[in-house]
Amino acid sequence: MSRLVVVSNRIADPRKPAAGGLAVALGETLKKTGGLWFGWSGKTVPDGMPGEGKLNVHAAGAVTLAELDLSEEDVDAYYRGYSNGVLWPVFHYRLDLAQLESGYLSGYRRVNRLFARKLAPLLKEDDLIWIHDYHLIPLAAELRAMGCTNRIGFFLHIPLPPPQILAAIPSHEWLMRALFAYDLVGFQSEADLLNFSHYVQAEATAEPVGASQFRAFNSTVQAGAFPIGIDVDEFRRLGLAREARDTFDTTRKEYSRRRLLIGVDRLDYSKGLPQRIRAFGELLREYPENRHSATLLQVASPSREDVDAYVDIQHELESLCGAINGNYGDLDWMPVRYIHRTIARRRLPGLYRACDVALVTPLRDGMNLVAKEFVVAQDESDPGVLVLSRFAGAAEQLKDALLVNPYDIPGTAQAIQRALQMPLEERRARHAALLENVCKYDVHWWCRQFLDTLAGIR
Ligand code: ADQ
Repeated sequence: MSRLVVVSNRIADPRKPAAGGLAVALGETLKKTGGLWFGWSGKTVPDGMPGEGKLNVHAAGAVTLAELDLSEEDVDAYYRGYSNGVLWPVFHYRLDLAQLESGYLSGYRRVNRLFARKLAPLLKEDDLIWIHDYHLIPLAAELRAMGCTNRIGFFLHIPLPPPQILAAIPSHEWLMRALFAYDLVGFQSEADLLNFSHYVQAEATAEPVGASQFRAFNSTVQAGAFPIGIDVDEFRRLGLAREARDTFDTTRKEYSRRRLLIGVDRLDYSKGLPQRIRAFGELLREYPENRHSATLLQVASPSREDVDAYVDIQHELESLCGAINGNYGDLDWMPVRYIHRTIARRRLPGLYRACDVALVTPLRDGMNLVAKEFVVAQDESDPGVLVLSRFAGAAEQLKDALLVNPYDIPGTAQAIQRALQMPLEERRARHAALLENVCKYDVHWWCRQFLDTLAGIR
């Protein structure tokens, strides 16, 4: 069995409980092969200081972690700039927020080259290399330029937009050409895969070879949809532990006279939070029987707070929640509880289980794991209802959720009303179908599926 080498922008110690499903799944696979996980340490050293580009290699059980420090200038251009100021908005269909004239590209290329230079000496001949996400698209091309002939796979955690949107990035040809340095490119959904296929055929005159391969630039790349899942067993175990049960009990007790709706997100403009709050307001306006009853708990964890677009959305949310609470709230009832914080992962299953409805309504999302976590956390005999955006990758799999168009505020309010009114029998049937899907396509399935496909490529 080849050793697995995972490369991602940030790495996590897979032994730590806070690591989360992806880190646990990758950690398990890495452990089996005595693998290596390479990424940015998250540390920034002042420009020109000694230590810039320093690599810290250390063991975490059977896994080796290799963490690279970056200079402030590099973090500015590669991480804040090109990755989060250009690729993140464009790939989420938000050309209006993209800093396309920024000149960050050279920093992005420089850091990808630095990653390749630091990683190459650690590689063995038959290592299987798995590179993750938009921060590192050109990494395989940089490794190839240094003579690396290993099998290399890439997985994009965020959506891939249609060609007409991608083509707005000034260096889109270069970026997409870089994908042809991989042996396998994985996307979250069939829709993303189709966008890739359209792009390479239209812009790179790539020819499809067989069902899932494309040939262009003298290379052949295999592409596929590999929808990511959650670690169902780990999440169930968390749900049975004391902290989750305590959270369930206290939430239920505190809201015993209310119908509870929940939203859990990173505070990001892709998550559709203002539209969701407006839809909740519309629910209270259009269906007054929910007043003094329906209560929305919106937990939004702080994220990328040094970027203007994120500060704007935070202000917008605070004002929307304030307006609804002012208009509809009463001495004994606050319609929206907005919590700008990260909730301890151990408490999440209890919180999800205590709620009647989950609102997972991103304007665009690669997958969205909150939808899957909510399904697993439910009591099968009396489950809550998932209201899910049709624009989340998860919608391709979770067809038994109530699918909504998050831009359609009255339509979303209507779906929320339907969720709140749904008879037990229908809730059970929908939940059983959702649970079956989430369990079958869990994170271990995803890992195996991707790595078996990569290893099987000639
Ligand atoms: P994210 O955009 O971070 O991930 P998501 O898939 O929803 O989105 O994962 C978020 C994780 O963080 C979940 O496990 C959730 O429980 C947790 N989380 C979010 N907000 C939290 C809060 N306030 N408190 C505590 N925990 C919180 C990117 C892509 C997604 C894709 C994943 C995985 O944008 O589309 O599904 O990667 O590929």
